[in-house]
This record gives sequence, C-alpha cells and structure tokens, in this order.
Amino acid sequence: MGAEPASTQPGQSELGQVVALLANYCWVELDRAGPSGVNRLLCTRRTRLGKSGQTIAVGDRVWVDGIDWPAGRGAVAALEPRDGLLERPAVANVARVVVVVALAEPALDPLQLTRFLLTAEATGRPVVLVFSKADLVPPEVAEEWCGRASAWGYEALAVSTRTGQGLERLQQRLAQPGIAVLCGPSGVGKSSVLNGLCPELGLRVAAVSGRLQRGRHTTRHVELFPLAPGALLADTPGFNRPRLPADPAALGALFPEIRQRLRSASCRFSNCLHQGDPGCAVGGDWERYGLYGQCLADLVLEGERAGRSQGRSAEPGLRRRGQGMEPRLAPGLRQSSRRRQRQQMLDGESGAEDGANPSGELSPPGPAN
Ligand SMILES: Nc1nc2c(ncn2[C@@H]2O[C@H](COP(=O)(O)OP(=O)(O)O)[C@@H](O)[C@H]2O)c(=O)[nH]1
Ligand SMILES: [Mg+2]
Ligand SMILES: [Zn+2]
Repeated sequence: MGAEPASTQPGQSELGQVVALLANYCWVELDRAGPSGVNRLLCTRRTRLGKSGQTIAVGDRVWVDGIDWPAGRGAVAALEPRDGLLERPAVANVARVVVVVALAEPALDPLQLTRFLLTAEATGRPVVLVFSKADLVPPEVAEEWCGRASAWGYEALAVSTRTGQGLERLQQRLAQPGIAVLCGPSGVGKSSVLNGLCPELGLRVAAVSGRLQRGRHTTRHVELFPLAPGALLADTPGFNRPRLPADPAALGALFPEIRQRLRSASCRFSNCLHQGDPGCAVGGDWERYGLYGQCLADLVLEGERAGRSQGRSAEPGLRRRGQGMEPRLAPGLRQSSRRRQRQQMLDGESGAEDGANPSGELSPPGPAN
C-alpha cells in the first residue's frame, strides 16, 4: 500500500496486485489496463522469488513481465515491499478488518464477538464491525447493539443481505483504497455480504473456473474481489477462528476502551493487568470489563496448560487472584507493546502462541479449505 513503484524496472513490466493464487499461477490485477483494456493477467508464479526467497501472497504488489496481451498471460518478476502479512491464509497489505457477527441465527454472543474483535485488533489495522441478518430482529435490537458497540469504541453497521439494509453504507465505508478482509463465525453471512458488495464476484469465479477448466475450489486460499476502484474485499476462511494474544500484558491494548482510558491517565504499575488493582487508571466502569477479565483468565489458563504440557510453568509472572490475575512480582519483563504484538501477528512470528496452544478452539486453523 502506498509504496512507490521502483523506477528501474525493465521496459515491459507492469505493476499490479495479486488477487488470487492457484497451484502454479496467480491472477494479477494491473494498475493500468493494457491494450484493448486487459487489466487482469494470469501469471506464472515461482514459489519463491529471486534471492530474497520471498513467497508471493494474495495482496502483494508485483511487477509482471513477459506479457502476452492477446493471451492475457504474464510472469511475476519481482515483489514490492509489503506492508504487513496476515497469516492463515496469507494476505499481504491488509488495510482494514471487517468483523461480521449475526444479530440472530446464530445468536449473538458478546464473548465470541469480543474474541473476533481481539483477533481483528491484533492485526493493528482499523476494525469495522458489522451486525448481519438485521432482518431477523426488530430495528430496536439492531440499534441497541450498534449503541453498545459504539460505547466499546466501534462504529458499527447493521446490514441485511435479504433486504439490502445497510449494504450501501457498508459499501461506502469500505470504498477506500486498499484491502479489507472479512472475519467472523461461520454462518453469519460473510459470503452473502461479499456477494452483495462485489457484484462482479459471480462472474469472476466463473471466469477463473472456465479458464483453467477446473472448479472454483482451485482458488484454495483467498481471493480479492473489487469493491470499488482501488478497494478490494476478501473472505478469509482460515482467519475466521478467533485467537487471543500469547501475552496477558498485550491483551489490554486490544480493547479500545482500555486504550482510550490510558490515553489520558497511566496505571501506577507499568505491568498493570487492569483487574481493579490500586492505582489502576482503567477501572471497571465499562461494559466489557467482565469480558476482558474472562479473556485474560482464559489466556493465562491456556498459557498454563501449554506450559504444563511442556513440563514448565508458562506464566511465572502471574498468579490467580479470585477471578482475575495479577503479576506475581514486578518483573518488568512484560513489555510486549501493542506494536510488537501487532508485528508478531503480521509477521506470523507468533511461534510460542502457535506451537504451545493446545486448545482446539483457539489453535490456529489448518490450511484453508
Ligand atoms: N435472514 C438472513 N439470512 C441471511 C442473511 N445473509 C445470509 N443469510 C443466510 O445465512 C446463511 C449463511 O450465509 P453465508 O453467507 O454462507 O455465511 P458465512 O458462513 O459467514 O459465509 C445462509 O443460509 C444465508 O442464506 C441475511 O441478511 N438475513
Ligand atoms: Mg462463507
Ligand atoms: Zn491498570
């Protein structure tokens, strides 16, 4: 995003964005159309590019050369620097994350919603919250949820793909340059929203299938669909399972309510876990305080379980106190900043968290299907 094209590319290269990966090919959407308006090329893809050994991901900005315009073919020659990489599935240069939960069918569960919001927050990107299936509840219920979300720090939208309610506003919210990814529980209507927002989607899927003489499932990982000029939207199946950060001290920064309170005040202890300790500037007068405590406890429990399975104590710096956790000492070692947390998630360097997490619910999903 925003990276200026390198100036020394060979004459025939074109800059574009990888919108889908297939076994040995990828689709690249070009920044400027070629002869007779061709703006999308099927390109050969080397698994690794050049001496950097980088792997191409959907969302990458790439240089294409060896272009055969009439055939609509080319070859990816070089990769522009990335602005972050989302894992599982890999999507580069994500600009914003759209969390979708249904107002009904399945019933809205604030804890589950919070876990998805945390997953989205951990990318470090702006988060858009969408309440789907608004047609299934009275308008007051949708309004109430939007009001609650607003108090949490999210400007939420209620939509229905049945009635079309809110889709135009969502379209406007997302019609900004860059890639938006959808995440949320299955069955809430993400694919329906994607279809509703990206009219080209059906056509595009058909074109890919026809061209390669295979089914739509050849697009195994993720595909970006044009939503507005420069704006792309993707459903990311593998990203649709919530995960908590590995480090309890990193959890607070993923709650807008805590971030907001810490902008104007500081806790007495820098490793404060905001569990009602004296000198805590966050306090408990916010709706999701209980959910925060629950996530914190879950996270510490997971850490302990992981530690036990490895024959060591996972969180030596913490002890349980009632429903909450508190630092056992003031070790001053829990300095994992939000920035580092974000970077870990974006870089996929969250090794400890991945390898050590025995919980089915929170363990990273396998390859997208
Ligand atoms: N009532 C209602 N049902 C919807 C709406 N959007 C999707 N659905 C239904 O919810 C189910 C799951 O939708 P889908 O888009 O596959 O959800 P995904 O798993 O999140 O991608 C399908 O049966 C849809 O027809 C909506 O706005 N209102
Ligand atoms: Mg779906
Ligand atoms: Zn505090």
